[in-house]
Amino acid sequence: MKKLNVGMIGAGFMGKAHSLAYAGMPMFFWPAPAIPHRKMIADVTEEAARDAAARFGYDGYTSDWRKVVENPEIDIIDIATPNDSHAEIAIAAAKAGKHVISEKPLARNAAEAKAMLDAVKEAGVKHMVAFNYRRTPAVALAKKYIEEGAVGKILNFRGTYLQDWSADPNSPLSWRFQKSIAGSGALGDIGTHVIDFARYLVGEITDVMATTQTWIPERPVQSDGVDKLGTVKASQDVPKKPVDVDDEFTTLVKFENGAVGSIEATRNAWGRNNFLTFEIHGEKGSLYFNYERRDELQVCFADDPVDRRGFRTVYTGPAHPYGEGLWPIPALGIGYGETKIIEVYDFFKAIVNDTDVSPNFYDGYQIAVITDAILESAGKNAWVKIEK
Ligand code: NAI
Ligand code: SOE
Repeated sequence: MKKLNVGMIGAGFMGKAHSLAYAGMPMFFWPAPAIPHRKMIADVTEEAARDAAARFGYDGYTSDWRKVVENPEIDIIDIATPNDSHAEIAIAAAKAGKHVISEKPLARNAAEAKAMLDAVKEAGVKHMVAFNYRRTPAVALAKKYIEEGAVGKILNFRGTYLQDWSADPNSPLSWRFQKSIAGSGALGDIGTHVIDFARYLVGEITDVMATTQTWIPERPVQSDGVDKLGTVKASQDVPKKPVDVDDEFTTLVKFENGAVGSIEATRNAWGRNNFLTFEIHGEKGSLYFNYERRDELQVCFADDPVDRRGFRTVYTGPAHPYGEGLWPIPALGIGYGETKIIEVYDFFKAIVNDTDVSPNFYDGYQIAVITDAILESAGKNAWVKIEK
């Protein structure tokens, strides 16, 4: 069976999640399109790279990502670093003829994302942006129902991503709170997952009218580069620096196909953890999904008998998208890891079969255009049209 060598850049949270996905993919999906081989991992911190090579199963490690990109044996570059390095690494990887998968958001802004898109197009390599939540089987099932016309013409999309890991002002100023590294705050970090849902399930967004807030204007400075996601709090004597990104945003949206809706995200919603939801109202029914209950898709069909009509729960399993490879009984439990395994599976299929895959760098770029427009709208307090 064909083997594809992976070079991983970044050994933090996503370095781990993606490595697990490469190891797990052939265990779930067999025959696998190709066997992932974990060849080399890079992290700016040499110790982190060395530990990760041992823990995550790579042949070698380095503290210089360029050594991975230049390695002729490597087929795929996987970018799992903070957002400020995605563009530089992806462009170098494309120039070296490697297929590229990058974590989201694709870049800090639309200009960077466009340069990445141009580079992969010019090189003719496969490209993917890691909006993995759309690969939750219940989300893919919603897409199937929509395509089959089960809910009719879509009228409204309401999406949220609510978290509380940084609601405590003593959660440090990690890279996620610095515009120069992250690009934007809750908007780029978690709001973009909802924008991906909206585009995937409903269609292109044409107009936004937004507001943003920064609830905690300064935070204690963090001493190292890894974001511990609020699990390690700073002590009182640590100096503080300003936060220059949003903690929260809300936007109204209009879609090309006439649907309307709203998207919001916040990191200040006490009690909400990974509350990534959508509710879709169509002329013939409604769909509701909440990632905190990710085995379930709530459905209501208007043509059900009136005395039985109401939301009911479909638990995803073998009868549903990706069911052929996942667990054999509905509701055994889809995890975060499975969404990443499916992502890698689809990416490998695209490489081996020479087909397109989405979300790709075009989608990542379009989401960056929408992200920029949301910031512009909030700044101007006015509707902003999305450039195509
Ligand atoms: P993290 O803070 O846990 O880890 C980042 C790692 O990258 C650190 O070990 C750091 O030393 C390393 N690094 C930084 N610059 C580097 C460079 N130039 N070369 C090599 N290594 C470098 O960050 P996390 O959470 O893994 O986030 C990474 C990316 O993944 C971000 O773009 C983030 O938005 C995205 N992400 C996506 C998620 C999803 O659900 N799809 C979940 C979490 C993060
Ligand atoms: C932190 O908000 C974070 O890790 C995001 O960066 C991810 O994209 C999201 O999936 C989980 O939360």
